Amino acid sequence: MKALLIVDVQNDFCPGGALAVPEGDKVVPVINRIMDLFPLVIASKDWHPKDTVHFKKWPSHCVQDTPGADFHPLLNASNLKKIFLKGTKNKDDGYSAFEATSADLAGFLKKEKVDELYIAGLATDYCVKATALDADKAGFETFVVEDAVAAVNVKPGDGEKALKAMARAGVTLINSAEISKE
Ligand code: VGL
Ligand code: ZN
Repeated sequence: MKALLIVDVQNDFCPGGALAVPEGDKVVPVINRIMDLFPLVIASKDWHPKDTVHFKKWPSHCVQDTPGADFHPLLNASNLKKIFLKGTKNKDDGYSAFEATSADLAGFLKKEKVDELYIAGLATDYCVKATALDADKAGFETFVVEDAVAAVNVKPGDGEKALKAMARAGVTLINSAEISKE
């Protein structure tokens, strides 16, 4: 069974948001298009308390229950089976969706008999990377949909470096056009 995990497609990571990923909103139509190819679609949300240590490294973003933490308005969120909240504690960066505190992602995927995990969303060089590496470590066959992710690029090239690091670790980089329904 394969599943699609949509990482952090939230207003604050999109143009106009508090920690905007350049062209972060470009992932939305791609994700909406591939969703139908998956029997199971889930998502993570960056979901910070307002006084987290995480905001010593980053501008304040995705604060719990604020509009910046909402999904991008054009993301088709109606098919999501479950949402995993991460970075929820004062001392927790929560880059990986496998660190979610609202529910246990690895346990959920195992219970749903997922063996192939496809990952899309934001941002390539932080939460997508951390999530993909954890998925691989947890034993899932892990795919990152290259045209459905976008990078913060604090330093130019960070996104490309992150993709290479994921590939080196055993993650398969795939284009959305190559995903088939089965
Ligand atoms: C993220 C930086 C800070 C991400 C979250 O979703 O990639 N990046 N918090
Ligand atoms: Zn964050």
